[in-house]
Amino acid sequence: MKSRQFVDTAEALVRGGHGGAGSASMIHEKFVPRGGPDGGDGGRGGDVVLVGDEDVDSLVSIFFDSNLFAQNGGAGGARRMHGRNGESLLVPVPLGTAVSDAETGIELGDIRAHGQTLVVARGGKGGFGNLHFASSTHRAPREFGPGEPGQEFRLRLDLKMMADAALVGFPSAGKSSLLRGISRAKPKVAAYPFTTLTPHIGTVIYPEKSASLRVADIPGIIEDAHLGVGLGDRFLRHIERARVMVFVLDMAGADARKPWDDFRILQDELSHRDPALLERPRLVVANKMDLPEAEALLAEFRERTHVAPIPISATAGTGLDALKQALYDLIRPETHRRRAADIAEAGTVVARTGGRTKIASAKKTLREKAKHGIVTPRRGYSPPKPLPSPGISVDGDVEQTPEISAEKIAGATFLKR
Ligand SMILES: Nc1nc2c(ncn2[C@@H]2O[C@H](COP(=O)(O)OP(=O)(O)OP(=O)(O)O)[C@@H](O)[C@H]2O)c(=O)[nH]1
Ligand SMILES: [Mg+2]
Repeated sequence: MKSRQFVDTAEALVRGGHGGAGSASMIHEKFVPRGGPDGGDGGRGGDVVLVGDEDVDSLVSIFFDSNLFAQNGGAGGARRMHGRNGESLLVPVPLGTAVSDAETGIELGDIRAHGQTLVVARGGKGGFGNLHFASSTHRAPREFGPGEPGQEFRLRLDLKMMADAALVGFPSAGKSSLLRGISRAKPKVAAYPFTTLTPHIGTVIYPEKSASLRVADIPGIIEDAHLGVGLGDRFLRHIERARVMVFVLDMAGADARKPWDDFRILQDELSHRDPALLERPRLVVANKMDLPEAEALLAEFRERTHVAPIPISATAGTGLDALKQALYDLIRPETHRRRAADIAEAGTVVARTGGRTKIASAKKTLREKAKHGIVTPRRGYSPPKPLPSPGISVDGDVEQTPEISAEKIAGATFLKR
């Protein structure tokens, strides 16, 4: 099932639409000898726009379809007809997607909030129709603008998982069993270490509150993971953005391990990654309480650490409601504050004026989501340079094109008789 695959980095070729060519049409009408130019301008090329979407879990769709091209602008036509503007391409990405230029590594922005948008490639301007090139001495211009190319470059997307909570624990502590117990995610569960090889996110639903939280199950951590032991600590980057750490301990003490040792080692490994991770709000969960050894070990754990874990059995389902409630109480107020702060930080919201948008590989609701407006990239963003403009294509031997203002064109005399 490809669609279920978790993909946390992807590269894509993005290209704004090419501006449409201007028209070189001449008026051909009965009783209008030497009618003069009437070629309209080409339409703008569409933009490529990333949109944060909380229903999207991974970059898998971009991984499999990595050419993100917006529509080209239409050519201008006779009778001053303006070319159709190209439709923008909206690309839904998961929250927590860091966007950069694949070649230079320059960061372009971060998608963090639902509905947040980031224009990654602008469409080119449409070319002028021959009407723009007319002057009193140059009445039958045949030149027209070809339209500018859209911006084009390789984009890199990195998903730093934006789960609300991350499950941190030794292999076989029961993290995946727990995620299965509280969400509809179905990570594999088995009695050998390192069953889970890639991160999974599950959505924990609170129907009575019409709310949900996202919980990440990452591969197990063991002592010296920061030195590359086991699967190493490369998955820890996925928890860097999780608001809450949930330590999952095997309270039955498999393999003669002691839960308080596990707890200490896990904290050491986190602090090797980033000491600030230990300052995050946390829950400690005592799993496998259905096994006979667990009670005594739990009592000793409390005594030694002065921490009172939430007792559960992931497989028997006991204690899961209390755990869900504790998670909710810890995260929910945080989440609201964070979303507001993210949106404020993400940039100035510029109202989108006109222009239809095309929904590609997205659900219809994205049209709604896109109404949140276009967020301009944050400061320091220097958009990749477009290809050098080919300039104005010249048909025959004509004078240099003067700069022409819109008013001047509108007042072009020979079209007004
Ligand atoms: N008795 C009992 N067994 C459990 C409980 N939770 C998990 N297990 C068992 O422990 C084993 C490991 O469970 P997983 O959920 O795969 O553990 P994990 O932490 O995801 O392990 P990794 O993916 O390898 O890091 C499986 O055989 C589970 O059936 C529990 O509450 N009670
Ligand atoms: Mg697992």
